Amino acid sequence: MENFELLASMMCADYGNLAKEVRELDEGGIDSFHIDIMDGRYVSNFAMSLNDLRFIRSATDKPLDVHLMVEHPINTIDLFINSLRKGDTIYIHPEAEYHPSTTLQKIINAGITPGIAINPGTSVENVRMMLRIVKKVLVMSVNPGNAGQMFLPYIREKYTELLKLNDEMDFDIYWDGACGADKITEYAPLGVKGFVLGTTLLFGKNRPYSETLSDIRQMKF
Ligand code: S6P
Ligand code: MG
Repeated sequence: MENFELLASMMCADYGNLAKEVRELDEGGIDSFHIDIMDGRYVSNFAMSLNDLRFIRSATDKPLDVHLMVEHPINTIDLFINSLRKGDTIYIHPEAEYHPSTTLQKIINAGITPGIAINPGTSVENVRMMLRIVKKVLVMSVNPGNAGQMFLPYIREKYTELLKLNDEMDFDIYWDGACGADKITEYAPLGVKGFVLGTTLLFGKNRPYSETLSDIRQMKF
């Protein structure tokens, strides 16, 4: 089995106990904390705030994985860059920006890992040139905006295409949305590098995170 990363989708956490949630995930072996930021315009929802991000950044030494679902991220990108450390990642949605490569360059210049998130309805061809600049590609297998949605099977084709391009380009592929054990079993061996875990597999299960994460790593489901 290839090495793969497990990321916690923090919009699914219990906000009455956020410090405890971060500690238990950290000690339970999570690789990274996935932070969903929404503006109520690019998607019809608000998830986490900049203050949540800053709190989580101060509560763990593990990397943060910031998924910006906002219009024109160039307008606020400095707020995020200045709240993060080297080794953290920022994903933008290319269709939310007039000049996505300018925004990505800003992220790169700040020493943050640059990524793009690809919506279910966006083709790989649409973002092909950007694959030359980014280090990570977050493939959405649900429409952006909410946790707990149904998996959209037509996105499978996108993984097949990206995994092929991956041989000649230098980016890693991550899964976001409705990630169940079956998806990890199928796609980790093919080379998908990491999986964002939300309500489908990790949160709200009345089980210690350490047990769930260890079962996933040993493929004991
Ligand atoms: C969706 C967001 C995701 C979800 C996560 C939830 O807009 O980008 O990160 O929070 O995928 O996981 P699940 O298992 O509830 O679909
Ligand atoms: Mg996300």
